[in-house]
Amino acid sequence: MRVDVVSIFPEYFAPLDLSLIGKARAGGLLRLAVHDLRTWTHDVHRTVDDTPYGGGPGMVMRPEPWGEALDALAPDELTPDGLTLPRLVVPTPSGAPFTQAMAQDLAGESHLLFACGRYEGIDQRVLDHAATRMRVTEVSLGDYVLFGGEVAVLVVLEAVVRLLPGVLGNADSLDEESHAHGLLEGPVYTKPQTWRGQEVPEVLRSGDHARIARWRRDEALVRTGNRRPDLVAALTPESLDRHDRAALERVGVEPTVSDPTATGRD
Ligand code: JD8
Repeated sequence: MRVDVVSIFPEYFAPLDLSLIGKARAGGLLRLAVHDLRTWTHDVHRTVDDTPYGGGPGMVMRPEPWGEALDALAPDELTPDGLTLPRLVVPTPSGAPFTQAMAQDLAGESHLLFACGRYEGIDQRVLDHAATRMRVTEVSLGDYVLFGGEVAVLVVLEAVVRLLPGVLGNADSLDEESHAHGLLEGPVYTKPQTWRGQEVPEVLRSGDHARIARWRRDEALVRTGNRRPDLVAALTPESLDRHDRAALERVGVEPTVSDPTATGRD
């Protein structure tokens, strides 16, 4: 996968040299380049912002540097069919909520171009113009306000790159993890067996893999029922067997009733 990031704070992305993303880059699984937006300014002050039309607080990012940056990083002549023009990803508080499903969707792209806004945001014409020649995805991390898009890009990149083939040691763990199957993770334990008077649950030391799997699913269901009933409501009835429903009833969460004729997990 090729990834380009444009920001007025390129140093924000130094962490992308570290850990598994650093290894993915070294291993050629990921071609990532970070660009300073000021590269595409031409005045002595390298100006990237100006006052908002219509008045109001703060400043807005000028369209010209962004236009030139996107022209350079997503040139039409890249492919006449425009097919492999990058997918432009723009973090914004008004974007679509970022989810594991969106991460899986973005991980299927061959080229992602991230535009990091600052100040009050980027002049809207930049995105409207980009949408005339490439796919544009506006994404939000959540309902709270950040200074800019940089940390959102770090989050999205980590969620996407770890889904790329070859990045995670054992890709199977991807299927088992939370949000991959709509449930939160249950509790995890490691040695010592006893710590500050607390025992690791006996079932996990039993070697009985069926019992362990059942216990782990029950713990995931109970935790999800307690902390994220919205996720339980989103589960398809067919994905729950009678043991699952029993676990949810234990925490007073009524899973959406299954249609009795449906062949569930039972
Ligand atoms: C991009 C500029 C700051 C936002 C005036 C504060 C994402 N979940 C999220 N919260 N905030 C952002 C985000 C904030 C940004 C930019 C993303 C570019 N700002 C602006 C509007 C109000 N300032 C985000 N993803």
